[in-house]
This record gives sequence, C-alpha cells and structure tokens, in this order.
Amino acid sequence: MKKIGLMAVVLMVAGSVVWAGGQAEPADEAAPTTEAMEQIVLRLGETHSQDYPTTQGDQYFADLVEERTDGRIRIEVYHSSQLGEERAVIEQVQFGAIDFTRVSISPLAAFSPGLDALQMPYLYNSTDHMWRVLKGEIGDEMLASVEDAGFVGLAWYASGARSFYNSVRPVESVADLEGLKIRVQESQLMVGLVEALGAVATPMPFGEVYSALQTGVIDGAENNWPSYYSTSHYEVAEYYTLDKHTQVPEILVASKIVMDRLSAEDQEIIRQAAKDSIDYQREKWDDFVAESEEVVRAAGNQITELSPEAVAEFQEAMQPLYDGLSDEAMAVVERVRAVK
Ligand code: GTR
Repeated sequence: MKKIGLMAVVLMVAGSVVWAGGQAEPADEAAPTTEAMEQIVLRLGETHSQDYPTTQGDQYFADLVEERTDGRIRIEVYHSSQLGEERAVIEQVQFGAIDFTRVSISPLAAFSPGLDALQMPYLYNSTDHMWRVLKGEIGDEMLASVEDAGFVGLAWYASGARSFYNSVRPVESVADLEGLKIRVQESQLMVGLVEALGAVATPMPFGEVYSALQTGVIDGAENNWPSYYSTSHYEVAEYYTLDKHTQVPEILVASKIVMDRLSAEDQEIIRQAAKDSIDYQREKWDDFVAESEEVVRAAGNQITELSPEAVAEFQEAMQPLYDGLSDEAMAVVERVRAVK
C-alpha cells in the first residue's frame, strides 16, 4: 500500500488504485467501478517501544478502528520515535503532517498551557483519585481544551508516578538534590519543579537521555518505573528515590486538521475506539509496573523510600509552583482537589 503524505485516501477498484486528493495512477486507465472502497491510512506517532503499555494501547485503539470500519480506516502505529521525538511529533500533528500521537501532557502543555493544571506536583492523593478526575467532568473539559491548539483530545492513558533517579548519590531529602543536573521533559513546569528543589534542570528529548546519563552530561532524570526500566536508564543511574512528585497523565490526540476531513461517523468511531482502549491500556500498565519494579530491584539498584518528613519537605519546596499559577489554573486545581 502506497501512501500520500499525512493521510492516504485510496480508492481501491478491482486491481486499479486511484489516489483521491492526489494524482491518479497513470498505469491503469480503467475507470472506477461500483465496488470502489475508499481506504484511509493514518499514522500514529509513539515514543515508546512496541511492547510498552502505551504502544499496546495505541495498537488496541488502531485495531478497534480497523475492525469497526471493516478495514476502511487503517491506523499504522509508528513506535520507538520512528516519526521523531515527542515535541517534534506534536508540532507535526498540529499542522496535520502526522495524524495521531500518544504523548505525556508535559510537552503538550507547551502548546495547550491549560493542561499544566493536571500535572501539578502532589496534586492527586492516589491513582484512583486521578482517574476519577480524568474520567469525570474535568477530564472531559481538558480533552476538549486542546482543540484550540489544533488537537482533538481522544483519551487519557495511565502513566504512574514520576520520581527522581541519578548516578551520583541516594536522594533522601531535598538537600540531596542540590546541584544535581536533572534532565526534564520539554516543559516549563518541569523546569520550575526541578529548580524549586535546588537542582539544575536540563530539558532534553527522551531519546537522548540514556547517552547523556552514560557520558555524565547529566546526573539524573525523573520518570515512572516502566520508563526507568524500558529505556535502560536504570543501568546507568542506579539511585531511584520514590518521591512520586508528579502523576502526569498520558494523552492520545488526533490532528484537528485531519479529523475535520473525516465524516462525522468516522470521527465518532475514532473517538469511541480511543475511549474503549483505556481499560486495556491500564491493565497492561499495571502489569508492566510490576515487571519493571521486579527487574530493577533484582538488578540491585538502590531504591529509596522517603520518610513522611522528607515527603512533607518535597511538598513544601514545590509550593512556589502553585503560587505561580494563573487564577484559571488554580481554579482547576481546586476542583481537582474537591473530587472525592
Ligand atoms: C514517559 C512518557 C513519554 C515521555 C517520557 C519523557 O513517562 O510516557 O511520553 O514523555 O516520559 O520523560 O520524555
């Protein structure tokens, strides 16, 4: 199957192929006959490897769409950053060169700043609390809010809690982070968070972190168990502190330009398939968290649990981030806190 740019709309007619919106294939002059089937091939960009739970969620979503359209819409999942690093892919989705992506809301917030309210430090008091927020009114509003920036928010995926790891020393208190060079996602909020703790924030694409850790360009980074494990960062940064500073939802988005070209019926199939992939992704997530933790612990990494005093200290150090929020974002934070 050949593709044209972002969205290949193909008329498949008994042996001949005509590109709608592109050039007709000159090889076969035969006019389309009645059994013409329009096939749409779309691309989804994913940073993680094929067996990572977000990629499994993407693939499940793609399969549902293909099944529910009898093969008329095919979504190809390009995992392992084949289409580029997160920020670059988001830009391409915004102008319609890539059709879908699954990303962390951290880098997406650079395009749709309202999302920052959902990734504030120590915002949720449990994973269940976060899911009640995401599956409720606030989650729906936030999905809808990315439309202004050129995206169609389709679904939230699980991503656990992010914690610090480094190659220099165990971190048992905020003071232990002092001066460490910590890689962060390309997100202003994350830069502020690391700086508030006295460390040096270094924004960098995900794919560059392993070699930066290995060569000592950075001392550490922060992520959840699955990413710490699947990227092999745990092999080059052995100290992992379970401070769980943020729970950052993953989000599946479509390009608004691309969605607007589809029929209302197809848009609805896509939206529903995305929603129907959430539980599957969450199940895969939980399994992979357990597996990651087991492997990393077995490898002999030094895992630090914070004392309640140290947790309080981390929370206090991050208060300036809340003080810096706009009234609008603070209103969202307050609504999140009120969700029982
Ligand atoms: C992971 C997330 C990725 C990416 C990565 C990072 O947890 O799933 O989408 O944002 O973190 O730190 O860059």
